[in-house]
Amino acid sequence: MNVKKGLMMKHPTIGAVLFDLDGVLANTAEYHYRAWKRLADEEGLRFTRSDNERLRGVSRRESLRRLLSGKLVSEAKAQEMMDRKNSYYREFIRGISTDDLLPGVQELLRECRQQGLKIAVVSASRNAQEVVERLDLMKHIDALADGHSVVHHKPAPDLFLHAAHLLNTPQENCLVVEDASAGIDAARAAGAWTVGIGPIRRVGRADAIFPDLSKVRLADILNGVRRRALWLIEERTFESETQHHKETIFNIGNGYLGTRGTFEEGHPDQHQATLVHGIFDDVPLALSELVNAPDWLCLEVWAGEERFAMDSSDIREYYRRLDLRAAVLERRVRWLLSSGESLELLFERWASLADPHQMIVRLRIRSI
Ligand code: B16
Ligand code: MG
Repeated sequence: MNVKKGLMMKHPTIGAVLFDLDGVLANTAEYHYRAWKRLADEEGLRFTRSDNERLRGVSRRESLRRLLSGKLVSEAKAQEMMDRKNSYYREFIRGISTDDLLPGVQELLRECRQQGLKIAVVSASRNAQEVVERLDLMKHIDALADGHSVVHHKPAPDLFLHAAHLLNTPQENCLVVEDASAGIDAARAAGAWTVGIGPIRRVGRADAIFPDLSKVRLADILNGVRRRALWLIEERTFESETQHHKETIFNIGNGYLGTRGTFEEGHPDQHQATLVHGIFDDVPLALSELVNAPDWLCLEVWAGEERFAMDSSDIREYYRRLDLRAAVLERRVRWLLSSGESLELLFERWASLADPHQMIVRLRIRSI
C-alpha cells in the first residue's frame, strides 16, 4: 500500500531464499564448537558452550579473537591456532553425508523449488563448498557464497549482497534464513528479510523466528515475514521536498517525550521539535501549544574536511524505516567521499520506555 509517494508499508515479494549453512542446513555448528573446544582445552583457555554462542556465524579469525578474549598472541601463533582448529573441524566434516542435513531442510528446499524461488547457500565458512558437496546440496541450489567470496564478513552485509547479485535478485526481495546473531545483523544491513532459527536471545532481531526447521513449511515463513511487514514504514529514496511531511510520520516518542523525524545532522528548512508532554507555551492572544524543548539531536559528522549533509554530500544509497513494533527509527546512508572512499552511516533512534526521560541516538560508521 502506498501511503505517500516514496513511502511504503511493505508487502514483501520474495524471489530468493538465502540459507546460512552451519546451524541452519546442517548441524556443523556443533563441529565448529567441538573443534574450538579442543583447541581451547589444549591451550588452557576457558571456553564453554555459552561462550561459543558469540562465535556463531563469524569468520575463523574473528572467532579466534573472541576465543582469546583479550589474550595477545603473535600472528604466527594465531595462524597456527586457526590451522589447528580447522584441521580438527575438517576431521569432523570428512564423515558427513545427507544424513547430517537438519530435520525439515530437504522438504523446505523442495518447496522453495516448487514455488519457483531461487536458492543460495551463504556461509562465512571457507569449508562451505566441501560441506555442501558432501551434503549433496549442489543440485538444489543456484549459487554458493562462502568465506572466500568477500573481504568483510558477517555482521557486514557483503556476503548477502554478493549472493543477491549472483542470483540476480534485488536484496529487498531476498529472504535470509540464519542461526547467528551476526548473520541476522548482516542480512538486515543488506536490506533483506530475515528468518531467525534458534532462541530469541540469539536471533530476536529477525523478522520471523522459529526454534528449528523441523516442522516449518515455506508458507509459515512467508506468513511470518508478511505479518512483520505490517509493522514497518519505509522510505527507499530521498526526496528533499517531502521531508517536512515525513518528519511527522517518522516521529518517535514514549508518551512523555516525542521528537519529529528530522535528521541528526540538520537539513535546510527542517522543523526540529522535541515536545514534552504537559509543558505548554501559553502565549496571550495565541494558541497554547506544547513548548519546543532544546534540540538534543544535533550531531555533526565529519570525514576529514568534509561534513555529512543529505543535501550537499554525495549520497549513493539511502534507506529509512520506522519499525513500529520495536519503536526504532533507522536510517542507513552510503556516503561517497571526494577521495573515492565510501562510508556507511547507520543511525538508530528510539525513546526509552524504561526511563521516559531518555531518548537515544546511536550512530555506527563503517568504511565500505
Ligand atoms: P571456517 P555459517 C560459519 O558458518 C560458522 O558459523 C562459524 O562458526 C565459523 O567460524 C565460520 O563459518 C567460518 O568457518 O573456519 O570453516 O572458514 O554459519 O556462516 O555457515
Ligand atoms: Mg550459521
